[in-house]
Amino acid sequence: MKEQLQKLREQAMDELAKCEAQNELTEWKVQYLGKKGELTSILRGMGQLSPEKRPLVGQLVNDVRSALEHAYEQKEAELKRKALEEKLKAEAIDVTLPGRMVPVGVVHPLNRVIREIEDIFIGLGFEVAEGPEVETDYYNFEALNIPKNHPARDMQDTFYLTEEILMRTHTSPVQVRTLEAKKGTVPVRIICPGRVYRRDDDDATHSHLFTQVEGLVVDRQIRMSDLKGILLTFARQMFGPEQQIRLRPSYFPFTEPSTEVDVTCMACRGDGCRICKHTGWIEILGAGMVHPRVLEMAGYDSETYTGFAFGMGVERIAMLKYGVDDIRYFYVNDVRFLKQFASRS
Ligand code: FA5
Repeated sequence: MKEQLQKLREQAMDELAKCEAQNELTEWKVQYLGKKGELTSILRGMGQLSPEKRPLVGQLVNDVRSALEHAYEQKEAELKRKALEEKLKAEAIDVTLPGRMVPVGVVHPLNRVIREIEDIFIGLGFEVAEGPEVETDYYNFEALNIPKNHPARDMQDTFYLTEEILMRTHTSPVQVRTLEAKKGTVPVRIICPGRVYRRDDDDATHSHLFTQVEGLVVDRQIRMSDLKGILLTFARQMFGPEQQIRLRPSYFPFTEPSTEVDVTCMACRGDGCRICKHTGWIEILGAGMVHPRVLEMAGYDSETYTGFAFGMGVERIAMLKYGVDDIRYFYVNDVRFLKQFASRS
């Protein structure tokens, strides 16, 4: 019996040493230490022993059992440690590896300029308004004192959708919509950025789709000098403190008097160059005092209230600011062009 136990112990230990996974270990435990295991069957066979031998053999069986149990625990701990080590190795993260670059877009230069224009005018007490790009003939022309068959309609060649519906040719319809919404109250102080459409032939400075920012101020005692002050402040914040503006007489049916406003050419600082056609000035906007008829049509008493309005070309401003010599760059979406605006403020 003693030898049998000794053999069993050796065999169990040998096999335990060969176990490499938890399931093998479990099988081993069932085989040697389980209720139907080999040790148990030896214990059962003790009934046939003489009473003197029983305690001796019992002691031996217990010794073997505790030796096997102890070995089992050690083996189990070892396997667990190994499994953990392997898991950690497999999941190891090399924190020194450089990250994978995720391509990030940049704000389009036109949107960047619009935001800048908005910031400047918000700082001057203006609010930002919006209006539809698909507009009615009434808001785009008639309410702006441009009746049907008026020659001024030729100034802005129009994409018509139907006889009465068109793609707005400028942001000025938002003046009328704003005045109507304000129902004769003051102050009115808004800017409105947005896309406009004209049947212009595309070239380096003209696009059939471009962006304007409209401005409108209506209150008591608004004068041309207020317009000039606001535009000079804007030009200096946009282009730098040395900037000058020049007002040239012009004509718009919805303003009287009307003016076109030039800023000092950024490329030559006013000395004259190819970009400014050797004048030292570049036109960026049209403006004027709101025509009394426009005020009256929108429900404002033109005896009590006056106002000024302006409409600037965002692409022209962006071209001046960033030295872009062709307006079409803003619309072809060439990443090489757009990327250049990644780090500019
Ligand atoms: C107008 O559109 C008037 N609504 C502006 C205005 C508003 C006058 C309020 C008075 C009161 P004009 O057609 O000149 O005006 O256009 C204004 C600006 O838009 C121009 O100074 C120019 O900077 C820009 N612009 C005009 N046509 C184009 C074009 N085809 N491509 C790019 N920019 C253009």
